[in-house]
Amino acid sequence: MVFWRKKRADTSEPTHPQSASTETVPTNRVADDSKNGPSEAKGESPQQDGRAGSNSAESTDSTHAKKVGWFRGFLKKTNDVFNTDIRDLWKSEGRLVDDEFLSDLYAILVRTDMGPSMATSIRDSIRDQYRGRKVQQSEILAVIRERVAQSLKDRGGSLKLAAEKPTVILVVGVNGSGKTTSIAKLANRLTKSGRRVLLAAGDTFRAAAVEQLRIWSERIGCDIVTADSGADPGSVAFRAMQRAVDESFDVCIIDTAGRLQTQSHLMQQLEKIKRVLQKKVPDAPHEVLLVLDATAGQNAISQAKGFSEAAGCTGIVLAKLDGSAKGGVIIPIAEQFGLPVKFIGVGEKLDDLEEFSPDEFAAALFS
Ligand SMILES: Nc1nc2c(ncn2[C@@H]2O[C@H](COP(=O)(O)OP(=O)(O)OP(=O)(O)O)[C@@H](O)[C@H]2O)c(=O)[nH]1
Ligand SMILES: [Mg+2]
Repeated sequence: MVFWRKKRADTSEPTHPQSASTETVPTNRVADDSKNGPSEAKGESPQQDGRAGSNSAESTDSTHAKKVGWFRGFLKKTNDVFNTDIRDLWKSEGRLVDDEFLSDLYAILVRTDMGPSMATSIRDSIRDQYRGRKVQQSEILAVIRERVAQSLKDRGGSLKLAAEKPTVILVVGVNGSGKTTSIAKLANRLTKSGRRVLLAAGDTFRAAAVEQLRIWSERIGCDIVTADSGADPGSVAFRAMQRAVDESFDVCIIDTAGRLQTQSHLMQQLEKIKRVLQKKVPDAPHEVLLVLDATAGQNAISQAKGFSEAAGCTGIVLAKLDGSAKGGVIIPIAEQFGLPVKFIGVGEKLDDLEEFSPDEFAAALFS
């Protein structure tokens, strides 16, 4: 997608540092425990995982190896399934590839939530290649690694920033998937990289939703456009666009209420929001990010597939990858959606958002 638009006359702020249509938003992990989630709005306590790797100085210039290291931390449970359970299939040096082995291997692969189709494909290729032979762990792990890496190839992606501000990002997804929290994390990341961010509390369905986003905005130190609950989300979107353009914001991120693809009136409402955005910024929204809950499993993923198509999504944020033994879910997502996974959510704090890198993910899964 290319975002060429005639330059507006009123841009008092410098335009984006790159004139190209896309730009990678830098990874900025800064540990700051005072920036926990707005638990007072959601009635939930922030996660205290004591996870290593949230040190900004260390991670800003993180090397490939370091990133693999922290991915490994987030994927620990999945990693254990791959590395421990599969290794446990070998009681001695070589293991005969028979029906029992293939069935045990399949059960382990499915437990990672890589999806039955990927698990079947891996099992079948091992059966075709090795049936009746004694194999070493390393041979089987190599087949799995290669297949997973192949499915993840080219499935990462950076956030697209419009050549001319404001970049408009619409965030959608089913109820409770992590939309509002992910918006806060993204706004925090963009703010820290020097951009002026405007949030739009487009979830007017729940009274607490506006408050939740407002508290985040205060903590981040970014601006917000709100409306009373029950107001038309289109009107919030319109006011946000007006402000974003008039006041030269770099990025405007619009929150929306959770919905299902089957709720046609709510899907139409998304269309209306998009049309409203386009009245002020004709090529908006530049990104429609679908937030998926990594803990939700296969059913939620297939529901979300229909949703993603109906809402014209451009990328995925996979939230709640921490605390899930099912990090393997990123594999069917990459295969089925045909959309880049742009970010992963790895906790409830503002800094718990990372760019997704397929290479590092695959390396971390098997290291
Ligand atoms: N552990 C963990 N929790 C998360 C993550 N992202 C969101 N959450 C939690 O998930 C819950 C729901 O998050 P929200 O951001 O409110 O989800 P939402 O999609 O906006 O929900 P609705 O607006 O009700 O549809 C909250 O308790 C968040 O703290 C994550 O990456 N990791
Ligand atoms: Mg929300």
